[in-house]
Amino acid sequence: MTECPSGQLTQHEFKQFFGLKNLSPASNQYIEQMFNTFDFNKDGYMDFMEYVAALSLVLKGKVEQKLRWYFKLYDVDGNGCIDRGELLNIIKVRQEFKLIGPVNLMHFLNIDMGLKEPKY
Ligand SMILES: [Ca+2]
Ligand SMILES: [Ca+2]
Repeated sequence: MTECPSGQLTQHEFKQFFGLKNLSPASNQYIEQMFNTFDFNKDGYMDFMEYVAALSLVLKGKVEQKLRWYFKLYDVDGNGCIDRGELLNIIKVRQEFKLIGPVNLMHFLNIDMGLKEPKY
């Protein structure tokens, strides 16, 4: 892990990892929320085990586990409901990432959403 010699990723490094710069406030919040869902012990860092757990969820997780993760990601205020504002935010952010988002982030997000463009 040359990009992360300490073995722990901060939120800032997490954004760098995906090549994210100059994000709108909504996108910034979304990425922070994503980081928080992976920071399982809530110490403000994503350590190697958390990274492995995140990858394993994204790549090999069962549908139900992924849905739970997405719910946590989208329920920004953690009140157990995804309200209208949170939903609008998701749409806005996904549109923004579609336009300016780095390929690796889109890949990361789309892998488990099954949102790849259909091939005809
Ligand atoms: Ca952590
Ligand atoms: Ca909510």
